[in-house]
Amino acid sequence: MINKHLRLMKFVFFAALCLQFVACKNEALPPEPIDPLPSPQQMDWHEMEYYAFVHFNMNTFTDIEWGLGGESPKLFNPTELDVRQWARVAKEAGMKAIILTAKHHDGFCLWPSEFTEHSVKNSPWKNGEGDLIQELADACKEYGLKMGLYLSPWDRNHKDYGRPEYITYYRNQLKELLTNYGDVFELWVDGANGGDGYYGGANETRNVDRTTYYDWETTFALAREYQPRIVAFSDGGPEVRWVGNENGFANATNWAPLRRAEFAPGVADSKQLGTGHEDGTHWVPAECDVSIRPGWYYHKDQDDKVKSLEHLLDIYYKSVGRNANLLLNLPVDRRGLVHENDVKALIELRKTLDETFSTNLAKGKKATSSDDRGSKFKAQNVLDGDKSSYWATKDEVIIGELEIDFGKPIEFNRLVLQEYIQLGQRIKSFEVEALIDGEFHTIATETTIGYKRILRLPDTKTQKLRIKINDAKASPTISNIEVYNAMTEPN
Ligand code: FUL
Repeated sequence: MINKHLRLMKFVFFAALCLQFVACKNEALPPEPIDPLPSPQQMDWHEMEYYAFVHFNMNTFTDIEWGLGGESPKLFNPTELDVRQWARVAKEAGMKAIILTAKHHDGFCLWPSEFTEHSVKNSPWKNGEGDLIQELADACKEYGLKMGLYLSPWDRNHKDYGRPEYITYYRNQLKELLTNYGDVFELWVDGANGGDGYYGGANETRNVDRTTYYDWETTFALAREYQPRIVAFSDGGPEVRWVGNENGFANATNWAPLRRAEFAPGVADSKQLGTGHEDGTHWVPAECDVSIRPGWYYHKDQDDKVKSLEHLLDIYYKSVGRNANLLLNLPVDRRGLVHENDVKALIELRKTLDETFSTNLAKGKKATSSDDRGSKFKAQNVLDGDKSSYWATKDEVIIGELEIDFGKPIEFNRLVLQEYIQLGQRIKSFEVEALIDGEFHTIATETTIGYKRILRLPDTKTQKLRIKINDAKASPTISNIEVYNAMTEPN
């Protein structure tokens, strides 16, 4: 009898152990990833958020936006060129990199390329001994910034543009840029290509088939061979896509996934690029390129047309705040410096953003949820400041609710939300509710989140906030929530 009892006890004990083991195992399992997913390079790119574009080249000296290609290299003559000043300004502005127009459509090269005479080597700048890409690489290194390069596919100077020989020339230049100057984080390929030009003196119109002429697949593969960590930007990627406008705005609904095969550099339905595709096949997040002035290049008569703080803030919230990166262009002037007015605007923007985002009111507060998939995936993870931890619901739970209790009423007007995108972008629609006079009221109804979403909300006093996920492609995952009160932003 005693033996029987013992055996039963042993069995119960063993069964309990097994159950616990299964439970622990289940608890430890993260949700299945939902394709497409970001690559490690793209994850690094997302975290950069805000960086500088610099348009500085032949056009700076001819006062136009698109040079024809027949300009004399002698015209390129900055008097006080100081790339370290650009880097210092970018750093002070809180930017993470500088992307420079190594070659624009007129074909003039800012480095002494061995494949053309149309470059700094035939200019008066440093008696033809200068190399602007080397100076940028050095300055970026000194200031802890990354470097990106713009290499225009359209070359209105080159005699072979439109013929197969030009593609070899383009790839030779790409190799020079990506193998001689250290790390390059982004290759920037614009969409303008084909039309009239100088073309080695032919002065004619040359159109190309944008989908076949360049054989981009091979060129991008070469870029990755030279720089394994690089991401390439063009209208439709492959790694980073254009946002479809030059105002600096992404759409409020913004998917990183894109049906990439439908696009090529210069072949794009710009409306779709602002939103991406919920059913996108590849991870191709949007980058918002916009100039701090009306032109991409410096024009003296635009010195008083630098965008206002209000305008720049709007751009910030509609790019970084809408799951996109912000590439803000600085038209470096004829001296070779970022103009004082632009510096002032950049610093003002930085100061204001720092003030707004200095005190996270949700830090150290309590978060609870309607559901989670175990202790590793608790709601509290969204407030722990650790981007590798996240809240996740059980697989079958797509509608979830997360509540933050501030312990006492607080005043706020900005909400930052981040999905754990390493498992794919999932959330399709959500609402924000605040406890006001004892009842929860909806203060925002929104769609996507992605890497980062920042909501500008009306001034709200509340002790509790609720984030309701109303629809998602699969069980939602949120890695971070921050709450702020902007007090110095202009209305
Ligand atoms: C466009 C170019 O045509 C503009 O000149 C500018 O460089 C802009 C950023 O990209 O495709």
